[in-house]
Parts: sequence; structure tokens; C-alpha cells
Amino acid sequence: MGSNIGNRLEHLIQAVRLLHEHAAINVKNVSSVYETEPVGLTEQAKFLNIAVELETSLEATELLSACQFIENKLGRMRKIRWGPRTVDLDILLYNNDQIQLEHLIIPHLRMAERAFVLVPLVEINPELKNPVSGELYRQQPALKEEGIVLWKKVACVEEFLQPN
Ligand code: X6L
Ligand code: MG
Ligand code: MG
Repeated sequence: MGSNIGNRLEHLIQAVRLLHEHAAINVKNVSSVYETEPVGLTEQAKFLNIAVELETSLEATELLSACQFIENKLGRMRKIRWGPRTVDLDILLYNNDQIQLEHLIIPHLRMAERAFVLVPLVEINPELKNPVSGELYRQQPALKEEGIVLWKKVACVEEFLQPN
């Protein structure tokens, strides 16, 4: 997940909360919060990024719909490609599946090249491997990129959802 508009942490918390409230989704784990330099369109505000581990009975396409519903509920506008967003929910991995639909590609394209994805992902599970290549995400060179700062240490889902 990422956010770079308004109260970024609040947007991430609300998104995790809405996933948690979905009857078919269990939020298993959440990473710490990282402040990250924007990639793609660099002239925009810094992001807060997190990774979230879910358990779900939903198919990947149904999970995508749930993510898009949450993006819309939290006021996501799609004006500029790669532009600022209140919240962005991307499915990175789904079991060890490879999915290639027009609107959903898993593993997420180029996730292994983006430190803002890899750092929180590897924090949640250092043993995760690319289901296509078999490479460990923690071994990816992009993990060492600059522009990723630990912004808020998070120890568990409950702590994340009950900030004080
Ligand atoms: C060349 C061309 C190099 C395009 C990179 C990378 C484009 C990433 C889009 C790229 C390229 C993206 C976030 C972000 C975006 C985010 C941070 C994207 C989509 N989302 N930067 N940029 N965090 N730090 O969540 O990921 S736009
Ligand atoms: Mg994204
Ligand atoms: Mg997205």
C-alpha cells in the first residue's frame, strides 16, 4: 500500500481496517511504515508505504475488486498516471500463483525492482521468493536503493490499528 496525499498514515490505517472488516479477509501481518522517495513521477510528495499479509478465501480477481472498492472509498482519484494518491492497494503475490489477466498480473510487474515494495515485503517475510524465478526477494539488488526511511516501527497488526 502507498499514500502520498493528506494524512498518509490515517489512509493506510483506514485501508487496513477496511480489509480487516471484510468477512472473507484476515489481516495476518503488517510491516513497519516507511517513508519513500517517489518513483516513476518524481515531482510529487513522498510516500508512506507498507506491506500487508492477508489470508483470504477470495479469488485473486475478487481480492482486486475489494482493493479497488477500498481505494474508491478512501477517495482515490485517477487523474495523472503515476500521480499522487490518497491510497493505492496493489496485490504483489497470491500464494505462489502466476496470474496473467489483462487487468491483473501476479507477481506484480517490476515489484522486484522497487525498494519501496521490497523493504516492507521482506520485513514481513524474509523467505519470500519470486514464484516465477525462484529468487529470494531479500537478495534483490534493488533492496539496497536509497530513499527508504523507517518512519514508524510497527510490531503487530493490533498496534497498527490502535495508534495512540
Ligand atoms: C522508469 C519508468 C522507472 C517508470 C520507473 C516506477 C513507474 C514505479 C511507476 C518507473 C516507475 C511506478 C509509488 C511510487 C508510484 C509508491 C513510491 C509506480 C507507480 N507509486 N513511489 N510511485 N511509492 N515511493 O507507492 O510504482 S507510481
Ligand atoms: Mg502501486
Ligand atoms: Mg495500484
